[in-house]
Amino acid sequence: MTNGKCIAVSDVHLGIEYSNRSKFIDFIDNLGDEVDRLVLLGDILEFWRRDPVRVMLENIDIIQKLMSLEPGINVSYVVGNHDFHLIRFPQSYFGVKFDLKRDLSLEYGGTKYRFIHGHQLENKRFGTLKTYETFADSLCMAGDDVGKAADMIWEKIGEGGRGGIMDTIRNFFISVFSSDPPPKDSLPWIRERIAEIMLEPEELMIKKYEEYAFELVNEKYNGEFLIYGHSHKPYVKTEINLANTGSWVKGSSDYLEIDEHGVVLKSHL
Ligand SMILES: [Mn+2]
Repeated sequence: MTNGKCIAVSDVHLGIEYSNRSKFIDFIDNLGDEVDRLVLLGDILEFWRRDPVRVMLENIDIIQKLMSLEPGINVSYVVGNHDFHLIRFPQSYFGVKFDLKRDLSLEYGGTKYRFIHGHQLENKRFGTLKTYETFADSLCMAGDDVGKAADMIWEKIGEGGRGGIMDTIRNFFISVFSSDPPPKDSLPWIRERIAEIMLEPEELMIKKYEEYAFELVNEKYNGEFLIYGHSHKPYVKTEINLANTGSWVKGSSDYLEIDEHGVVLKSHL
């Protein structure tokens, strides 16, 4: 049983220009005295379209702020698909400090809360979670030269360049989506899949995520309240034990407050 107030936040995507960076700094600086736990619910840092080291260096001020919250505020970092690479460094200073996890369980007011980033809900589209995570990890390492757009990844693969990471990405699509296509014929098809995975989730997909989340809550996490992010669409539905943390991109500044009374959706003004 945990007392106090927990804040859960996800999808800040620090490292891309439409991240609401300065507001997030203000938010961290003003968490308030009642807060004793902060759950960073994935995609806090953006490694898919950027070089991870550069992103870390550019955001070192925020990382230091987050690190200095302890011991007053307990900080957990649940990795998302865009910062999945962090899970590889549990023994690093960063890893030890933030207690890196794939999921987290906490109890408030007799309710068990399960925290996942939410890319796990992609399973039904992208094969097994393990395959998806291998792919996410590869994209995290694709670096700045891959750039911002799916088209640039596509160009790299289309060139037939035998770069290790590009081969991994190409093999990922081939292994997940088809049995054994001739490489030449499969290229346009791979291009479509890349575009699909790099895009922001659409309205239709967001509904699907919610349906999958509902299934998770009734199967794997039976009896628990599931909190996830990933779709950038915040909500709280207490009646079905689901809530989404929203995002901090394109003008949003969403977060969830969890305590013994339940879950409340808020925006940082
Ligand atoms: Mn995500």
